[in-house]
Amino acid sequence: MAMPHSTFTLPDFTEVGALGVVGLKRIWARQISGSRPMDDEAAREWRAIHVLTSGLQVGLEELHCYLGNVQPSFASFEDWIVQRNGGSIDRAVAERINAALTGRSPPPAASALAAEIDAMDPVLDADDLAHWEEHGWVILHDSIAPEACRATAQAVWDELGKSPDDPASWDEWTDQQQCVFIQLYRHPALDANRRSRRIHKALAQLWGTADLWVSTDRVGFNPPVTPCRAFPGPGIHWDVNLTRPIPLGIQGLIYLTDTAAHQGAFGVIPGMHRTIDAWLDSVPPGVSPRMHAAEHLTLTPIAGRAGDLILWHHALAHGPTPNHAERPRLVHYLTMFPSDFPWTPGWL
Ligand SMILES: O=C(O)CCC(=O)C(=O)O
Repeated sequence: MAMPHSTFTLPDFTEVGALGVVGLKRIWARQISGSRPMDDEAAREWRAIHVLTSGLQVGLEELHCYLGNVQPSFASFEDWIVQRNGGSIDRAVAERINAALTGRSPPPAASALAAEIDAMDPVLDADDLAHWEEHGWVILHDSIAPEACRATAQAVWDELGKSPDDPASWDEWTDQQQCVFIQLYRHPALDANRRSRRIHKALAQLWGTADLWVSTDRVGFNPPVTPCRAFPGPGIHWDVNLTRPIPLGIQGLIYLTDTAAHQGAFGVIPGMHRTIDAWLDSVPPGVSPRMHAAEHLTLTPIAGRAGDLILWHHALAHGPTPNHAERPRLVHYLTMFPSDFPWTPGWL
């Protein structure tokens, strides 16, 4: 149901549909109409998309694809969200979203969880925090249990229709694969990882608040490079606007199996969150910083064990690296953020 731009009035941010969730109709209308928000609206709507996809447990990418490809009515969009949640949305979820997006205090259940996380002993020690400050990334070991790693890895294999014991099956490219990213967002194993108290505590330590939203992110599959199977990419990149100053933002992934440095490990430019201003100044005039990085920077791969969560500051140039080992690398992308996370308009 495509909307002609000229005749389409955007609903107010507070207008709700059957789910009673603020912001959702506005976000739907924004995407369907293809209109661009003004800067003051853009920050609120960008934060709303993240809070909504977290609270309603739909992937950001799948939401964009669904709205772009299907152009549904708002009622159909809400139905789609409900179906992705097994037929119902908990009232408490809508209440938490509405409180966050209208600047009210979190409801009791969310406050109780934040208090529980606050009361936990730190999971990142002083050395971890110093490492984060200096290098812009840190590892949380045992972020999820070995059984959770196995269950999540199995979910990836099942989704792809490939087998860990059949390297020939790794060659077949499936519709769910976009570079190393696999379009699997909802699965009991992924949902369980998102409830990890250790992960929540680590992110609470870095953000300075336990009132956080967990991303509904996808999984990754990076198979060994062979003469008939190229590295799927992406290459070195940032997922953030490079307009300065770049505010705090945290990305993360969990290794689901032990991952050697040459096994397609996640790679970064260590410390770039501290040096990025000088580095941007060194980019020749008229040259895209992203292109310049691709030509001149080399990622340092980070090895890890199954269950390690790697968290990185989004000002670090990063990306997966080519897999020159025998086994694929499997990950679950996962992070958390406060509802008022800092954001800079534009895209450099
Ligand atoms: O899978 C990886 O190692 C890198 C992930 C990445 O580039 C991203 O999440 O933006």
